[in-house]
Amino acid sequence: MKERTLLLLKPDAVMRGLIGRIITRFESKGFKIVGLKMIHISKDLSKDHYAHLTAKPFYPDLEKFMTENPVVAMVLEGKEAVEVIRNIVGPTNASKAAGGTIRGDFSNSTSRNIIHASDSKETAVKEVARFFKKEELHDYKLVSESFLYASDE
Ligand code: IDP
Ligand code: MG
Repeated sequence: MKERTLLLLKPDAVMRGLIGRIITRFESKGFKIVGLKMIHISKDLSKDHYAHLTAKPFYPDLEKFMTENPVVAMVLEGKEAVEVIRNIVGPTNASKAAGGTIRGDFSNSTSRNIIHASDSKETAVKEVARFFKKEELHDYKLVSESFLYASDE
């Protein structure tokens, strides 16, 4: 099933010059970039996005980290995008992330773990709408589409 999901290349990815290498992985897998922009996250946006974590002791550090430098926000589309992309990203604690995952290859930290990806289809719908206006999302066909999937996929 074709899905859309939200990704954030966090400030550590931006500051470390990893944007291109990370985006390349998703393009190589066949995902289509339907939205892409560099933004500065406000404290309010951080509190909305991390509403499930605002009571945690590490939240103040997380908010400072996420709002101090820009992020690259991106919407990717493709088959089972939410689950497949979470697997490519790896678990929250990058020290436990397998090699080959983005967190496993680029980080060894729980808090500076490079990238955010929506964790369920329901969350993805909300997060895409939180970060992107309708007119910032683009419908187009990749020329590679007929080679990426069989006609029944
Ligand atoms: P996720 O990013 O893998 O979905 P969440 O539990 O939703 O993980 O947490 C969101 C972000 O909050 C993490 O990616 C990480 O940056 C930060 N975080 C989560 N748990 C901890 C922790 O125990 N210590 C420090 N930072 C954490
Ligand atoms: Mg999460």
